[in-house]
Amino acid sequence: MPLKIVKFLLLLVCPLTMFAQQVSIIPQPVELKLNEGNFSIDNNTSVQFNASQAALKPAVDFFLNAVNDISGITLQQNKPTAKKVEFVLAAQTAFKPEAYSLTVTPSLIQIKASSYAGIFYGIQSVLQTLPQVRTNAALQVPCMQIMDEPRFKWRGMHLDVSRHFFSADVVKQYINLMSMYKMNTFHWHLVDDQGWRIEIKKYPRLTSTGAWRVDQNDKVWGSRPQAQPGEAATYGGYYTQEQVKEIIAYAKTRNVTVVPEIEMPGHVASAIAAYPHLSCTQQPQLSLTGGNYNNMSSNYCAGNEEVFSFLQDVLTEVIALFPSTYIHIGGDEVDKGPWKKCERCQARMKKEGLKNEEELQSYFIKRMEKFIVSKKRKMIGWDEILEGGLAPEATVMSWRGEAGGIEAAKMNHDVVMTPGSPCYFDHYQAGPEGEPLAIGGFNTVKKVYDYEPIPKELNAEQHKYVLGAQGNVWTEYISTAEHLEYMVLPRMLALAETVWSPAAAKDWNSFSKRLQFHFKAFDAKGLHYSPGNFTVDIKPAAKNGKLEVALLSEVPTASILYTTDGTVPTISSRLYTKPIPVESTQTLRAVTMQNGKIMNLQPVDQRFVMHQAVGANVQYVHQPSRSYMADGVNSLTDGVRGKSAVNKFWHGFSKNNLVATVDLGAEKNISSITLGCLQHYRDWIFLPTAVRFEISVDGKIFTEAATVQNNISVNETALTIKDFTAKFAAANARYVRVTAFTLEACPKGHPGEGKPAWTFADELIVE
Ligand code: TNX
Repeated sequence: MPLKIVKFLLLLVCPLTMFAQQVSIIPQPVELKLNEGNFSIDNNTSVQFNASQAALKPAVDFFLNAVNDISGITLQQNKPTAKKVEFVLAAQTAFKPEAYSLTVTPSLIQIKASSYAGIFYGIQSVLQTLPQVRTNAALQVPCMQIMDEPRFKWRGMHLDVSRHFFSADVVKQYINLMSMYKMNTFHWHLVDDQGWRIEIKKYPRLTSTGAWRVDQNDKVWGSRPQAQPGEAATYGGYYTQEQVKEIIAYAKTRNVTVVPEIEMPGHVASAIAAYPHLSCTQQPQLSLTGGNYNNMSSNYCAGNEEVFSFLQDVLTEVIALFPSTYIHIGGDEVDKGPWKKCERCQARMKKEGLKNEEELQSYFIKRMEKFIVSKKRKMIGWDEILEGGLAPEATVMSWRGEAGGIEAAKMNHDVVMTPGSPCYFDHYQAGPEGEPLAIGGFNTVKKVYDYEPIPKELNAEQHKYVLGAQGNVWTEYISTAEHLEYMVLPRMLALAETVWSPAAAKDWNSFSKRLQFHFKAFDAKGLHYSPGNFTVDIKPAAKNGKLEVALLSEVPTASILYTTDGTVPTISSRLYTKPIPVESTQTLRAVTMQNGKIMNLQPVDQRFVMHQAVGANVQYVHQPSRSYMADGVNSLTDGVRGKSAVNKFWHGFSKNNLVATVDLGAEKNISSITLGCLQHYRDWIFLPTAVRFEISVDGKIFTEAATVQNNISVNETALTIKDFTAKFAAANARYVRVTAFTLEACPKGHPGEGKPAWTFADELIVE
């Protein structure tokens, strides 16, 4: 490139890079140009706005309060001062909905928009440039020019207040946090099996009974026994209609729409606890105490007219409270079993000509949609509403991956993307090691950041059906405000940038840097968050029969340190520069370091075992489940031991025994064989009842070396890794066959009682 052009380009980028470190706005604005100098907010600064535009007043007050909270400064209002913060509501056509411009010069801060939302977002951008710690000094806002607008109109966060109840104040705090990052839709999951959370005047028992459950908080969610008749239901809570109105108003000031979810036709054990005649069995029951569904009704009866009039009454009150266009009716995970056994449901199917229970669910949802549409609102539901036929105008929330969203968009229906990976914020973000107990999964902040809400499968014409994306926070394992913050921060910020900033402007390195500013802000405000992306991803890879390990960190500015002798890494441990060969049995431990400080919650460790079968081919009689393929078909002989995360390094089998034959490639002298297995009660994973080891020289005639029985109880709930080991007189063999006998069914009292159990194995160690 000619030097002249290079110089010209440098001139162009210089102003940006020179000042870039001064602002750390998340989500990244569409256009941001930093200039030299500051606007200084002090007691002589006046906020200017057209007092006849009453709609602006809440934004003005919001700004006045925010400035006062940080600095104690009381701004003037509409005073002829030299320094002005000006809010300008421009003509409707000047800006897109929610768009704004922000101009900062040494004498003026001007926010312009055509909507309240735009003004509010301009304010939020200004606030993100201020110190986040309380100060008595004047506040400096860097001079800059911003033009900004969102990429998507649904920028959502969900909160499940049924599994655990969160007070109105916690809900407000949640909404406030959302609005700081320009998230605009709060999906409030108000109904589920474990508690009905919204006052309905016509049906008082929904809250007097349905909002409370027998307190089993000392037991793990999945293994809580069913409440017994007569036990006192003391744990729970609900929102009065007055509180709901207050929360909606609070949210409105922050440009957040509150979308209520009133679950149906499943996940409603709490409603049935209040009004047992609404279920198929009509038996009395209490709200669910946790995740154990045995002998409970969790569905409304789809054959009972009273169910429909009840739900219409409920929705009438809900619609009167919530101005939201969308009403969420749930629709997920309906166990159709009870409908199959119910005379009224079967009669309904016959009368309506419905072929199966999926069509019965569809009938149910379509009827409710008709009602919602008659009230001039739109219905949204989880992707199961596609089954048995989608209601004509429904919007679909895609949670079981993206498939439901893709299918609905192809049918010209609007969709909101919330696939479990990476939009479930109830999943681990750094652990499990070192993190509070969670439901499972693994969604790191980078995984969230890298998410693209428009699936490749949609053509350009169909893109418009993707309204946006949403983070879901299910609270089975989250019971405190602190834990809730921890699960949401910082992942919500990554999602905020995903749904706001143009796809082409997204830049992980830049986001990571800006995130450090927000971490400091969280520290200053006492907000809990996961520094979780300071974890190390240990990636083993077999190359030409040799095992190598790569160590990766999501944080571009961090370095990785490690040990291989089992000791805890310190800042003087070995610095990782390239993949490490693994030649012997060892435990590798690694940490990330930034500015001379170790950042991990806990060092990440990984065990490797070298043995005679490493690299050998494995032949299975029944293939492992596609969901648990670990690092491929030969995972049993990769030398990598499994860890507590069930989705890593374990092969999973359900319904069948694990029967594998390993070819050592040549006859070898062996005297010990081990199969590593896992029990994780909560995830329906049980140790095999026994493991049989056989050896052979020709691969045809096998002799049994030993059968090792399991000696650990099926009721052991703690995560247990057990090595089944057979030791025997040394013998020559080329083939080893292992049979792990899968537990026939989940044991009595388990939430999956009688249903297939899983067997998990990580390594077949031949020595
Ligand atoms: C599935 S997502 C559910 C919820 C659980 C969640 C746990 C959805 C529509 N249903 O009832 O809380 O998984 O991650």
